[in-house]
Amino acid sequence: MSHISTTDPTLANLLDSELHRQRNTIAMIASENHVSQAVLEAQGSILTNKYAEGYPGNRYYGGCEFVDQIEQLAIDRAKKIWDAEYVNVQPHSGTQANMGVYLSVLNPGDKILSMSLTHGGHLSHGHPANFSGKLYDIQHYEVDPSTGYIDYESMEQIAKRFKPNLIVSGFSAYPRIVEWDRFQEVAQELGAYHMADMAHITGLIAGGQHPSPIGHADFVTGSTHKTIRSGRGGLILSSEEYASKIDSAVMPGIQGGPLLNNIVGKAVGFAEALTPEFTKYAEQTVKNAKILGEAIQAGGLKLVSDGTDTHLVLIDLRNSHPDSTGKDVQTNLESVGIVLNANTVPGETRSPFLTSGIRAGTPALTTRGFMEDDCSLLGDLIVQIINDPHNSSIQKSVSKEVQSLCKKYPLYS
Ligand code: DSN
Repeated sequence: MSHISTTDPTLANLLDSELHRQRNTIAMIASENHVSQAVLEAQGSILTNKYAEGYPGNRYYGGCEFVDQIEQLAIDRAKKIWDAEYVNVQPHSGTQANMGVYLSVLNPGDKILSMSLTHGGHLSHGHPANFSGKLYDIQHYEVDPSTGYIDYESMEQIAKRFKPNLIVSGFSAYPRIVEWDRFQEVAQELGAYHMADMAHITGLIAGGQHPSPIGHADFVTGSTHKTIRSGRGGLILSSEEYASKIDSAVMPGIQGGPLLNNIVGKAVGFAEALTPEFTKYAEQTVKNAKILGEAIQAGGLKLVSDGTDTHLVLIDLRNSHPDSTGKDVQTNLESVGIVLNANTVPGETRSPFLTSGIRAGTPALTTRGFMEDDCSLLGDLIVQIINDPHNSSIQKSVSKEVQSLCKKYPLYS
């Protein structure tokens, strides 16, 4: 940071403060992680200077001999991780990846069937405020309110009535294993495309902790900064059959120059994901989430679907704390150093800003080294704050425990 300190002390101070915040709080936002120093170096590298519209070996600019090799390495590593025939590493984010797939095989006005946002879907799966909801005709399937699991029968019935051109599986806030084959069977019967959005679980699939959608979906999209720890970005995987359609949908369809500094970050993170240590990390992430969920349930709180198979738990406050909003709980937990987010729950009646739920994830804290005992303690600390949010002696003791966990597992030391 020596250069930025000299040229722009204001920004240097803000970056220092953010580093201090990350070191001294516990990141439990299910979509966040802490990348390695190597990925940080890659993302902050000289590749931010380079234009390279096009694809390796076929660019619209000169001077691409090294970035061609870098992008090809990112592609080859991704192919190996997820066992895919074709990979595009250029989407700037998971949403851009979804947009690329839609543009490659759909026309405006075509029909998409996807999971509703309040039941765990994502904005880019057809929310009316998102491009996807504005350009396409959308219907949603939901989870069964009595179990919290995707209601596959109802999804099938809606699909048969609606006759979508494309079915989206995958989620942003769903704690259970997705049965990709159930979606594929319905898509195949109706002659629809199937896109699996694995954004949250890219790393869990890479580490063998969640079944892979490859082989069950025509297209698989994801982001690269959540459970896979490769820095911010997106990617698309499919069979060779769709390669040229997707390539042109991404560039020139929705993007110009690729963010090569992000692509080299992906290449570095993907190499890390190919190590045995990463498999252990993915396994520990899921173990930690299970233990965290059990501790929260032991404190009398309800989890959507009564548990988790993944890296996240979704707390439903409606029965135990009907007067608390997710936003209140988020604020109270942040004041003691536990950072997570308010989240809608199935059947939500509050606004997405207030919500009746809390989403908590273990990817980032597992990167720091947290184990089952730490997550059990953390679950108990969360319950203490939710149950008695304005008790200053509880706030003090929880803050102290949080600080000692942060010291036990230092970040970027
Ligand atoms: N916004 C991300 C999340 O938090 O789940 C998804 O893109």
